[in-house]
Amino acid sequence: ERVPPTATRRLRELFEGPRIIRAIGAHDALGARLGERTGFDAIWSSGLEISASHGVPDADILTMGELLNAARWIADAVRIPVIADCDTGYGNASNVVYMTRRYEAAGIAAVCIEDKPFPKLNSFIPGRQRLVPISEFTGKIRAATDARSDPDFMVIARVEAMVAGLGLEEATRRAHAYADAGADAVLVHAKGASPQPALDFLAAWDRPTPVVVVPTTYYRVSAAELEAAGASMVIYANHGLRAGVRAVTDAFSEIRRTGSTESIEDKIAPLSTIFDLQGVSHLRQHEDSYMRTG
Ligand code: SPV
Ligand code: MG
Repeated sequence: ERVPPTATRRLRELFEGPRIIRAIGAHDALGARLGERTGFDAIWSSGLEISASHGVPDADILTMGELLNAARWIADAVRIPVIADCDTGYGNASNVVYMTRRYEAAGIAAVCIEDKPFPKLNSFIPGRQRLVPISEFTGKIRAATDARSDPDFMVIARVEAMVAGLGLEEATRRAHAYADAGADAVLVHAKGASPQPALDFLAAWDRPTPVVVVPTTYYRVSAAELEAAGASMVIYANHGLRAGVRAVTDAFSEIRRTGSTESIEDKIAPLSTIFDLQGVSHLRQHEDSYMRTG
């Protein structure tokens, strides 16, 4: 019998394939299932989404254990590979060693760490967007690649130089160093409405190491354009969270306004969809298989 490929192998195969990989952000198992059902290739276990879902800022307020727990629920819920946003690696290179082992053991396909000091601040919150020295971060990359036991487990190095206002040259210098240190991919982050900084980085990129982009603020660019520019993966990092917040606010307001739920009934998911997403059909199978009496 053919053994299905592991999540780590499936992610490697996606990177080896010809198409841009489309990843969608999630903060829980339900969001991840919606992403999988919609046809995304991978799930991004988002630090911003998970933090927001706990009602706290994306600033290393949650512990590694709390973020790992969320990522584990996500990985358990889907067959597509999960890439975990691990912020700065939760401390120094020693923290990265333990982090890598635990995320790998949880069935995660890849970890992504960024070159900012712990505690980090979300890239879109102005202020405190400093970087650690290159040698400190390459030490973390080596710590992660040495700590994995599955060679297919991927370590993604996130370059925050353009977020910190240091420009393309510094971003490229750092990305080269991270690729040389053994990163399996580099995630080049950028902010602002124009895709140009990310496109310029891709145009200048001269290594085989794949490049990941996150077009949150430069949202007019398409996946096809990013693919043509040479990006290997696009992450839509927080759109499930933002869509959910808007939709829930609208529904709650409508209930308060009208005094009943009638006007929203056909705008919200039916309970049958919820039961389906929860896997209630499995419950039925268990009852038939294991709980027949008499
Ligand atoms: C996240 O989703 O937590 C990310 C992407 O790291 S961003 O919010 O764009 O920094
Ligand atoms: Mg994050």
